[in-house]
Amino acid sequence: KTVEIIGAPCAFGQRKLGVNMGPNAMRYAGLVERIEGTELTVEDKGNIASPAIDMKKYRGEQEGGLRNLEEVTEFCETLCDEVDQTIQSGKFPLVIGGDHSIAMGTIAGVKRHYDNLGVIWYDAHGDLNIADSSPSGNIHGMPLRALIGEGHPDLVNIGGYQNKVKTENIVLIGMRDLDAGEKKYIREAGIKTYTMADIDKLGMQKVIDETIDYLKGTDGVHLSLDVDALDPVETPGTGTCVPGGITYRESHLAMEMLHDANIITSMELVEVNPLIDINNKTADQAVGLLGSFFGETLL
Ligand code: DIR
Ligand code: MN
Ligand code: MN
Ligand code: MN
Repeated sequence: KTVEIIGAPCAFGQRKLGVNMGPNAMRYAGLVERIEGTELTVEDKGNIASPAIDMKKYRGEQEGGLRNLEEVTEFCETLCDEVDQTIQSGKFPLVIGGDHSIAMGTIAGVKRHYDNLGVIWYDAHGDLNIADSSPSGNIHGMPLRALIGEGHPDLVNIGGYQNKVKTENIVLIGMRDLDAGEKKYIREAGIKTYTMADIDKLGMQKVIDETIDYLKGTDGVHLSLDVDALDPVETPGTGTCVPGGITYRESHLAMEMLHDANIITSMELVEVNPLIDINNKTADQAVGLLGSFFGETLL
């Protein structure tokens, strides 16, 4: 099996420049070598082309509550086609971000190949906002909702089609900073959710066992890992830190269990920002988690 790395240096979904350097921060932390250390072959496609960053516009006022909508859309359309090609050539797509808005591109490319795709959203946030419920206008807080089929039509239709993910095929893990509109939406849509309180009570082993069981009727599962799911004491290099997160060890357990279950058919790891990090610690930890995900063992 070949893992194809696709760098997605998008910073348009939020306002902290540096997240576009996440892919290279993870390469510098030894990503390719680490995966090659397992039985897998690795091909690194490099970074996809990003629209130019005009700093005035980048940090400027949002139009209609959606900051940098055109750039995010263009970025995701390119990414969608890259991911589609990777799967067509029989390889496992590992997309490295970049902010979480790229999930709309990744999953648009993935979903072309599955009828009933499952999604594990490992994040402190639900990313279920629409422009009206968003406190920030930052599109990285909206991708999962757009993938469900709600929000701005440009985002909903990335890849030329809509309704990529069904609410009943989503599992949220690590939630601890949900906006009021997101909480309401999760309850109404009945999305399977593990908050930090649930992780504390059940333990990560049970959370992942239940997640695997919950998604057993799907024909593929995408893992979307936002590094801010982890506790900022361990992974401070990310734009929207929320205290009280998942530990590095719990996350390793989750990755090892998902590896052993052999259910994940595509993955992305997003929101690593080396410019607000301490000695590239967050990229180091991200690469460690990817090592476990791809089958590294301690013995
Ligand atoms: C917040 C933060 N819910 C927003 N979202 C983040 O801006 O919509 N998602 N940081 O990862
Ligand atoms: Mn195809
Ligand atoms: Mn996110
Ligand atoms: Mn997040």
